[in-house]
Amino acid sequence: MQTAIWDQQHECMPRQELEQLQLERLQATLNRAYKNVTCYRNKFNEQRIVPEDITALTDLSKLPFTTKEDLRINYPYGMFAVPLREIVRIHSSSGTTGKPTVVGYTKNDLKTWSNLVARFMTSAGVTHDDVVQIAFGYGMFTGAFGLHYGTETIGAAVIPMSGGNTEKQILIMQDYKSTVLVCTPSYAITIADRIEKLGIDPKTLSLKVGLFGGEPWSESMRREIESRLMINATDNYGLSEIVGPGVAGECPFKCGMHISEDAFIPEIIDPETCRVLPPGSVGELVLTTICKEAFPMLRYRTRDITSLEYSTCECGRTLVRMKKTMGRSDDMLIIKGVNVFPSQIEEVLVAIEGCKPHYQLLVDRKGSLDVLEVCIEVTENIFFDEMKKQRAFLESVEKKIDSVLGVGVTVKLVEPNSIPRHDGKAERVIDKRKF
Ligand code: DLL
Repeated sequence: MQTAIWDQQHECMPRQELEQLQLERLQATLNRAYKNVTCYRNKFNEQRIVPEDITALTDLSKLPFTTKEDLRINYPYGMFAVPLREIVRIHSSSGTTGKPTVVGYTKNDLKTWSNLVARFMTSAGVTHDDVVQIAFGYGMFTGAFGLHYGTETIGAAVIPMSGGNTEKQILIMQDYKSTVLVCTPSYAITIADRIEKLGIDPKTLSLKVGLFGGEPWSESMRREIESRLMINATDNYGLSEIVGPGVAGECPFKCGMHISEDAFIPEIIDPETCRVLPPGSVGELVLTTICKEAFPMLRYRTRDITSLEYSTCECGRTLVRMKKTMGRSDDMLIIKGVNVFPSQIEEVLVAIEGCKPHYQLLVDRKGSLDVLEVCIEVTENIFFDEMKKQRAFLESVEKKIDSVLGVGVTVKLVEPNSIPRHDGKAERVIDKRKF
């Protein structure tokens, strides 16, 4: 399989050279963060360490973690390592509770970011000949602007459609002959539903590639999107605190997302003990930025659960691959003592005809017992079906979920599009036990 590479030098660097580069960049980042960010200086001082103590990559584990809470405490600009006059862009995270976290970029940061996005777009098969329709919401969310600048860096044409307005998206797709679709995977399903409802044959569209990210999605959801939109659906990962999209993306071999290790150092930790786990272990991803000027993040706890694969990839890139995330360490539900990841439920739903992969898990406590209710968006046919048929359908779904999770659940069928989305991302879990 031929695969184009955007930045051969950094994406295919021999590991020893890469590690040397990482160490140099890490040391420079630590010096700057220590000097310019009070939060980091205080944390280092508390642990009686100075940047000079970090002389090897293995010393990284001596450094304190940074959490979303640190960013909230230092809202809005307290974590910036440069004066505000050097900032040329501000974004914030899509948090739906508490204060958002604010992130800033210098001119150089924007250049670095655009190149990182161009990398994963190229590895997904996008070239300067493409017409890229961006269906992420333009605004504080990093998704749209990240992909927008990446597209321009490659030299492809951007259609800055923004999110929502699904019929217009489809019309533009038809008229402007978009070849690449950029959105969340759940919005890709919404688009596929509408295309079907409008009686449009996906073969008549020019779409080739989908660049999907911003939320977890399963392999079965990928298969569904690929067959319904007749495209190559690819995954890319990122978070606003680290840079936005552009942290990692898939190559044509789709065996994990290559993390741009020349810009970010990944670690996997046990979310309970916070110990660094050996290569291959499943745990929480922790990222340290080593190229960012405005907003360096040291050992940022992403809360995303995944594992890292260091074996060589056939595409020629030497960069480590992260597996599809299995959920978040703070999303992992413990129901009656059983660990439940939303992705497990999604796998079941996608395989059932009439269910959409749009669902929400409501967890509550009745007396001392945990109860889990799964709200599922279903097709209109099923939603308006006669009671008896609906009841039978509901029971069969409950049974299937029970058998996979090993815990009893109650299923509620809800109308299409009734589950709230934020920045196009479906809100998967509401845990009332916390409140
Ligand atoms: O979602 C950045 C982004 C935009 C990435 C567009 C890719 C495409 P936040 O809003 O800060 O930033 O949310 C970050 O979303 O910690 C993950 O839990 C989740 N996430 C992002 N991409 C993926 C993915 C953007 N491909 C949070 N698979 C992260 C699974 C993802 N989860």
